[in-house]
Order: sequence, then C-alpha cells, then structure tokens
Amino acid sequence: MSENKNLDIASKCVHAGVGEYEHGPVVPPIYQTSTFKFESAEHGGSLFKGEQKGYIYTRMQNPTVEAMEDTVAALEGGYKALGCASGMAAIHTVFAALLHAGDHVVCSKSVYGPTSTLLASVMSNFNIATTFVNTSDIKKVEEAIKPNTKIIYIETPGNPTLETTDLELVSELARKNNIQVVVDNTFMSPVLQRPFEFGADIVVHSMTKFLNGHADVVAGIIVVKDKETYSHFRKTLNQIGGVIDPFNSFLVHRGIKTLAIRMKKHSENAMKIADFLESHPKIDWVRYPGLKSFPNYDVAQKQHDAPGGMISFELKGGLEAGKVVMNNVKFCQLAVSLGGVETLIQHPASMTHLTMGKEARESAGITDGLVRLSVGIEHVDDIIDDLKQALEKA
Ligand code: LCS
Repeated sequence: MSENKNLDIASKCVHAGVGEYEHGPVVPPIYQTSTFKFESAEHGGSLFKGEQKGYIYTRMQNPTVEAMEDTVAALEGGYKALGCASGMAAIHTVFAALLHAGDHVVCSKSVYGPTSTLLASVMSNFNIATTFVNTSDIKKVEEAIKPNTKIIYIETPGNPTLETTDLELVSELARKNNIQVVVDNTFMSPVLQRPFEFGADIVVHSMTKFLNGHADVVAGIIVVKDKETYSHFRKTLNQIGGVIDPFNSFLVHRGIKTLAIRMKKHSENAMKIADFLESHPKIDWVRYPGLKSFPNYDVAQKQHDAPGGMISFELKGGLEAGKVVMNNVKFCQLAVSLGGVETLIQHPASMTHLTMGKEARESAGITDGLVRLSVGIEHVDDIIDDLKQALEKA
C-alpha cells in the first residue's frame, strides 16, 4: 500500500507501511525479538555483507519497526525513515551523521529547550558552533551563514512561541550555499505540513507527540529523501544505538492510523479556544497560526493544511496571573509534553525551556509569562469552561 502515492493522506495513515505477513494479519505482528536466526553460516555472512536482504539484529532493523518507519516515510513523502528511541535521539543522530569538528549550524532561536542545549552545550564540546537566529526573518538566516555552515536547523512552528519559518525561502537559500535543511515537524505532523514539499532535506519528529498521540510512548524518527542518505544514517544510528524498540513501534503505528482525524479535531478545537482567549479581557496576547493576528499568518496559510493544536498566550498579569490559571485548571492537566488526545497546559520558562537560560529565552521571545496549551480532542466546551473558571480566579 505504501507505494500508492495517489491516496489521500487520511487513507495513507491507515494503510501505508502495512505489508504481507504469514497468516494474513491486517495489522503487522509485533516481532518482539532481539535477534533473527540464520539458515546457515553462509546466509548469516551474506546478510552482514548486504548481499541478501533479511533481518539480523533488532538494533540494525526489525520488521515491526520497519512497518512503522515506512508509514511515516510515506506520509512525509520521503524515501525511508529511521525510528529512534526519542525525539532527542533522532536529532542527535542527524547531527552526528552530518557534522564534523569545525562545522557550523544555523538554528531557529525558538526550539524545544533540549535541542538548543544539545547544540550549545554538547555539540559545542565536539567543536561544532551554532548561531541561533529568528529563522522567520530570511535576512537573519542569510547573515548567519558562514563558509563552514553545514546545517540550517528549523523548528516550525517553533516550540513554544509558534514562530513560523518560510521553508521555501530557507531551502532556496540553503541550496545556493550547499547547506542541508533539517526540519523538526513535530508541532504539525505530516498531516498538516510536509517540509519536503517546500525543499527541506531531512525531517525529524518527536513521535512522543502527535504521531503517537496517546501520551504513552517516548519515540522519535528521521525521514530522508534518498538511498545514499538513508544508508549513511542507518550506519550512524546503528553505531550510536538510539533505536526504537518493536513494541513502541507497534504503539506508534497504531496511533498513526487515527492521525488525520485527530489533527482535524485538534485544529478545530484550538481555533475556537484561540478565538475565546483572544477576546478574553484578562489575556494580553495569543499566538496561534489560525488567527489573523498571527505574525506570520501568510506563511502559515501556505505551509499548513490546518492550524494545529498548539497555542501560546500571556495574561495581562504576566507570570503570576499565568500561575493562577495553571494552578486552577481542573479539566486541562498541568503537564509537559504535547500532542496527545488530552489537553495539557504548561509553563515553558520554568519547565520545558528552563535549560536554555533566561537570556536565550528572552532573545527567542519566550517571555516569563508565556503559557503553552496543547489542545486535546475532548469536547471543546469542556476545555473552554475550564479555562473560563481558571481565568476568573486570575
Ligand atoms: N522536538 C520538539 C518540537 C519537541 O517538542 C520535543 C519534546 C522534542 C523534539 C524532543 O522529543 P522527545 O525526546 O521528548 O521525544 N517536547 C517536549 C515538550 O515541549 N514538553 O515535553 C517534551
């Protein structure tokens, strides 16, 4: 099924990556095994040499993992994908595969805190330098490019500001300078945004979020466009070892079947909640890609099939008022992570983006009073009623 490029993405969510298996199961079986038997010494040797196709050892490849990977690759319109133990494992594997000591990275300022810290405090130990810029401003991206720049790393919409980058403009600039564009597509999922269509080279996801969608798995994925890159990345991932396991792959694959209807519902709910928040007298500002007031509304309209489930906002009373709301919600849950069926609320400056430090946060537009909402698929009135009563106390 994964070869049928004409299917609608909702049908691909259900059918892509599902192959033929012994006994004809409709769902790929869970091959919960670390290793695979060889028919003979010669057979084992030839599998290792790559002369024959087949499974060897689960860190190298596993049929349950491959079925899930092929699904995500089909949704993104890529060649193949590589399942990883977490979103951070996927991001680290991309850096390890593409960068050498002495290289330089241009990265969006507003990215998930540990991504920023990985570049600034871990990759820097390997003599890899990073310039963080507001990538929604193409001039800033151009100015940041150096002769040794190898990657432009974009998170769009960015976590948690929702800063939206024009992927077409950045990819064009990168191509001229022989630089790879890596896009973290976690916030939209391939149902709402497919970065390859706008010229990106590599896509990564935290599958912990919308792709799995049920807040019960930590996982990541890398999607690539060609065989050579895939082979190089597969070898790198095999040496680093941050692979996903078969059971988590099964859960993510099951979650993806409902991705299209979930993204539709997340978007419908979030649009109504963003309108409610924007008209509320206690709210200072709301950022949501579906609002006309959104700073990069035109780019969002071009890149997104719907505005998604993530909202950030600040109360007129700043951090103190925001804390009152977070401490008084009863239906929404105060927790980090995002993209699940349940509505979550959290405070980036003291939680997900704490490790970045205040200066880097402020420069990225992550104010101390910013509150982030991951809108679930519950009935929208229940979410709004809860926010209403919590806002009354602020
Ligand atoms: N990329 C983005 C955009 C993310 O939001 C996250 C996690 C990651 C990568 C890393 O993925 P993980 O290793 O956790 O699977 N974001 C989180 C957040 O905003 N709250 O908790 C985790």
